[in-house]
Amino acid sequence: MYFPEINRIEYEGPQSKNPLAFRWYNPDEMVEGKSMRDHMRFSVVYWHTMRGDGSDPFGVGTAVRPWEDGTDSVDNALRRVEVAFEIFEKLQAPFYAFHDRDVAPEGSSLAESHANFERVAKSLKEHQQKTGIQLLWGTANLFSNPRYMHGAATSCNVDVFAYAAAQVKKCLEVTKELGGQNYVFWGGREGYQNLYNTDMQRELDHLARFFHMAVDYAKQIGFSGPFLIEPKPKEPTKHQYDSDAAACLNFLRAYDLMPYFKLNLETNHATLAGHTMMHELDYAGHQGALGSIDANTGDLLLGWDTDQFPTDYYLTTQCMLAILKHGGLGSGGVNFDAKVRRESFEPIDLFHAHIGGMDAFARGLKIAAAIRADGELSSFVQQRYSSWDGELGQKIESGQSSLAELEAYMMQKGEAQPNTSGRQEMLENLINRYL
Ligand code: XLS
Ligand code: NI
Ligand code: NI
Repeated sequence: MYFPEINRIEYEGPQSKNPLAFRWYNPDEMVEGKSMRDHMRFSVVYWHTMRGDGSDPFGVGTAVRPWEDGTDSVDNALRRVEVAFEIFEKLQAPFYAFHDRDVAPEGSSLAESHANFERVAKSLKEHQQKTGIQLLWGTANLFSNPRYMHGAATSCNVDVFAYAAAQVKKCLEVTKELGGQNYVFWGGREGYQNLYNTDMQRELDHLARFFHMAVDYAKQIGFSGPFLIEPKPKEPTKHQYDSDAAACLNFLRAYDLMPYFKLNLETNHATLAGHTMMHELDYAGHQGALGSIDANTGDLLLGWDTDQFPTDYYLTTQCMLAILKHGGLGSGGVNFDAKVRRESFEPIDLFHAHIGGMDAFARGLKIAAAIRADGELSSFVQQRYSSWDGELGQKIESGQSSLAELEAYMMQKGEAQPNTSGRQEMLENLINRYL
């Protein structure tokens, strides 16, 4: 036991002042006919929670992690697995997610890296079996090693493409072996810094080839979970090809990848793209491409991916409104791609951070469900578009009308009269009633 002083975090209700208890997340509580546990499918990320050390571009790590021995050895990695599962269990998080290189050290050759990964995966599997905790998704880190400086699948160097392919092949095998429910691609360096040196068309064609190879291999080994692309517009590149939900879906359609892919949407990435998270969720949702979410938040005063834990009820309410509207997360989950601040250097801060995020989402779920149960918001929206429900609207929507017919119609009618106010302020007040 690495945290003898911390018991399993339990639901104590909104009145509790215990900082190590849930005030809203009550796993067995039913909301819209489903338990909170099944709605949220909370997941802890290995990279921030187990590997984050609090370093930033201006200073080294600050985090105190007594279980770390300061080496990048397999032994240290195996000890970390023990710690990780104790954290997941005590948080009552049913899922976790990783990059290959978070869980096991990269070796001095591809073969050694594969072997390290397999050794640690064996221990991960044992811990999963012992605790019932499951892998939400795996992904290959195709951005940290210097070989990926020009990108991985979009590199100008064919050998780098091949190396990335080898890494994804192994990571798919391990994800399958561990029962991973999805497989994620976040293209951190799949983009460009400058167009003078870039053949964009060739790079995009290569990226699509890469994804098709992954789809083919998944079929071959019987991995059936969806692939997820995680959009982000920039950082570390100036432009990332998977810049937002719309760009990803356009790419997937253009290259015949729609049947195999959905999206993993992240709040901070949405804001970097100039969108709200609700926008991204709704955009993906209405196209049947809402796969999973990386739950975090940015700081609107800072223009980068600060990956903070989400605590804002407006944000979580908006997320849950969109998620419920589109029928839930399916095989995805609410994955905390978030890290404690550099100043929050003690291990216990990892607990406070996740408790806050889980409670904020649980509260958002309850608020969203209450808004939906009352139905005022949805009936307003329905009413707002009701002119389309008449004969003319139906004709247009079903493709039975033409410019000529509409011209004749307006010639006779004269003017399009305003029919309804947007009532934004009233609706903002309505939402506040539920908070
Ligand atoms: C980085 C991304 C990354 C992905 C997984 O900004 O959010 O952490 O979630 O590669
Ligand atoms: Ni992410
Ligand atoms: Ni991110």
